[in-house]
Amino acid sequence: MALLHILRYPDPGLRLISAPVATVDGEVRQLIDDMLETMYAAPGVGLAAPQVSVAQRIIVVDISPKGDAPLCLINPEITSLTGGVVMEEGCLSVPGLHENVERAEQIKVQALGCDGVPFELEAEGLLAVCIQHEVDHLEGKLFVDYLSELKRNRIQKKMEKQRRFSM
Ligand code: GNR
Ligand code: NI
Repeated sequence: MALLHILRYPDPGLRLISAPVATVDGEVRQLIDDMLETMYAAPGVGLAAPQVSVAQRIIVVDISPKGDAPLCLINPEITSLTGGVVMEEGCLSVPGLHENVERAEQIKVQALGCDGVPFELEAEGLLAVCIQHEVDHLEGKLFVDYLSELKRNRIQKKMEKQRRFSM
């Protein structure tokens, strides 16, 4: 087990398009273990592999209050998006920022589990929002992209400033 370093906006690594996982082997399972440990330590309710500098289509999620219901989705494909909901989102790669984003309220998603076996999941509410947020990471997309350009530029300047002071 290991804690992984989480990239921070505007790191260009967060803009990469992640590649599908070809085989779910021991290396992938080790990465998933480390991602879960990193997500729980942060703490966060989700984490996508590109946030820890691995441009592969792997996400982990756990929205349970006790943090005892880990979900892992490899090569996730959202097959249905319905309804709409506005939720306040945060991102471990954009620390300190919480903003309202509108997303689908219900989704269906197909993926491989950490055992490599395909499954389908129907999700709504926070889980649906969280999965959409993580799948966006696999496309190099961040929740700040849904905000106005003015707001996003302000955030980017603030984060660059924080980075300079922490170096
Ligand atoms: O910890 C997280 N909380 C959160 C809250 C609302 C919507 C999405 C999220 S995901 C975020 C962790 C993260 O950055 N995942 O990529
Ligand atoms: Ni995020």
